[in-house]
Amino acid sequence: MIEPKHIDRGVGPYFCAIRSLIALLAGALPASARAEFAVNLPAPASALAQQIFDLHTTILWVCLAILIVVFVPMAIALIRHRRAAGHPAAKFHDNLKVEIAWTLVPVLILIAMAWPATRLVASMKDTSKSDLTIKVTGHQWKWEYEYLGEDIRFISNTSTPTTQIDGGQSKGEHYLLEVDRPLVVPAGQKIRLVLTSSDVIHSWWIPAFGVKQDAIPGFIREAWFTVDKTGTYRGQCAELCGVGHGFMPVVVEVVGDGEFAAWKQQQKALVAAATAGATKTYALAELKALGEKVYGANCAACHQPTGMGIPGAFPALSGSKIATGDRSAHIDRVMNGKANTAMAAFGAQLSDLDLAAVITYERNSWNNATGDLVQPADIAAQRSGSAK
Ligand code: HEC
Ligand SMILES: [Cu+2]
Repeated sequence: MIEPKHIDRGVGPYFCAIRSLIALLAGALPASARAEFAVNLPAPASALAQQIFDLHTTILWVCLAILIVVFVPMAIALIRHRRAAGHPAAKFHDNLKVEIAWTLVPVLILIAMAWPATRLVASMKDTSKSDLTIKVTGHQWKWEYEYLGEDIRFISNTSTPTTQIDGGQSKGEHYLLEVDRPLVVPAGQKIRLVLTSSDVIHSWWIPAFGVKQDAIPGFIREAWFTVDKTGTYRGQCAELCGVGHGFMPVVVEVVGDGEFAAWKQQQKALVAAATAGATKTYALAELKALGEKVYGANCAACHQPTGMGIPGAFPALSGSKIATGDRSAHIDRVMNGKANTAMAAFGAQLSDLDLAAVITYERNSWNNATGDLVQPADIAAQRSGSAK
């Protein structure tokens, strides 16, 4: 179900008009109450966003000036020369000079506005001379980040607890704008993003950066930003991409150079640990504990924490023939997904250990008690088998 609060975006001019009206009415309120009705773009954090902000403001003033220049004389003429005041109608048609003037002046104004706008759009697309390139892949419903040339790749899932989403608990400060693993980038450097998608069109959006770029399956799109001020910046997917659309936030952590280097070291250590872990043999309890986390972050949105799924949309895993049947068929379904259904292939997103853990968890949770263990080595074996 789409709740009304999610349909704010994309209603366009109608919504803007209502919002402006609210802002006008809010003018009558005390300042403290008025602060909530901010009707401007968010404070720009990148140089690009600052230029967008300034251009937007300039054009807004131009529009206001045109409004005054057109409507004030018109109102005066209508009132002064009204018939009720006994004014006789003028009898003329065609005035070449006036017609040329009222064609030429708007054309010149339009060109004067299009010139800086076009230059700015061109610079938004200019990703040359970047310091760091990150590949961003949209998935239903999470973002994947890969630091090109750095062996760092991870999935960023929303970390808002389902209890807040269900209304069982009051909403936190960053409700649906928080993730388990944010994108981390160094301050002051030009970050180039190359964006794509594995399923449907998503859109990577951080308002304060002035970046909103569609991620389109089968295509690579580019965007860039440079942010000088360290801090946490938030946004979300801005292209309606299915039932989980409201649950794929974007969080970027802008840090100093030293902190970024330390973070990179830490990520590499994680990768090394995962590689070492891939050859280890684990106990059931270990796999289940890790599997529960992997399940919570990647599977519970559809199959539900209870393993009961959503009847008619997502099958229950508790009691499922696949999750309690043949082990390699189960591994295959999770690793390769099922074509033309919402069940995606997790083989590329999850490590051998994560896959082994989540599959073991599914085979030994809820009403499932197969007692089976799936080890990372089993996943690796099936991967090389299916690669043939
Ligand atoms: C976007 C929603 C979605 C997510 C996320 C998802 N699944 Fe599924 N899953 C499905 C759907 C839909 C099916 C049924 C496909 C079909 O028509 O057979 C399915 C089927 C399955 C099945 C087969 C169940 C059966 O009895 O047919 C297993 C096992 C499974 N998923 C495991 C997982 C695991 C493990 C994860 C997390 C790593 C996961 N799924 C994440 C939607 C999802
Ligand atoms: Cu999306």
